[in-house]
Amino acid sequence: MNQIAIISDIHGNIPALNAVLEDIKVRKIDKIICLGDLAGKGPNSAEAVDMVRQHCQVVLKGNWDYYLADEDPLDSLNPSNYWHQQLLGEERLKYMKNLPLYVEFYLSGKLVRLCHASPNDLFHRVYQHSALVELLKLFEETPSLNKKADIVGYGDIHGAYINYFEDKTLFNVGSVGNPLDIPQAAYTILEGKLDSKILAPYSITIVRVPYDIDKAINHAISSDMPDLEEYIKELQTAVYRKKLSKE
Ligand SMILES: [Mn+2]
Repeated sequence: MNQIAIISDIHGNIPALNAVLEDIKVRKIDKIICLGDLAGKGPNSAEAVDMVRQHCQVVLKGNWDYYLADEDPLDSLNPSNYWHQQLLGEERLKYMKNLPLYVEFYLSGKLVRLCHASPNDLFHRVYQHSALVELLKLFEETPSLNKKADIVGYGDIHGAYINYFEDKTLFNVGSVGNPLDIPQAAYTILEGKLDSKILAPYSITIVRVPYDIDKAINHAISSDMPDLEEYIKELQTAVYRKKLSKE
């Protein structure tokens, strides 16, 4: 049996990333895949990128990585992008710009596809209860591999779940640094026979990790970051900031 840890949506939260990496280490898992959104939103973008590069064998691109590395943040709709981009520096931005959008491999006879939001579109966002036709798009053939996926895992929505339909499995790994379901860091462990096309048992486990939220808040306060109050509220409550505003 092989074990793979899948992390996503760190968003510059180092206390949360440290807690998750420690839990992965205690379980003696040495293969880690990151599904993107390393930087932005939180205070420690550069450190998060460096730690992910150091610990993860595969790193995919998220929509925030795209905003920061592919767009001119001064033209962006979100003015806080400029602040986050300044922390990163040219070398890290170049690294982020070149990140791939998805990765595929076999696990216990199932084709597993991992991506940030969807395999070919960083901005196609699905939720657990999205229409079936939208969910099935994540499993379609890709340009690089002429086969439908059996299992798809993604990040992006900051809410962890596992869902089964039509002989398929869809899971969201949740968010390490900015969870919007419960205020604990989330990641996922896949267990099975890696690179094997023969059917065999496998498991998908969502892990919740408590971390020092006060420390993360203190990092944010001392960083002079934009949108500070909204960020602190999200860490404490796991409620998305747009849900708090009156519309
Ligand atoms: Mn994100």
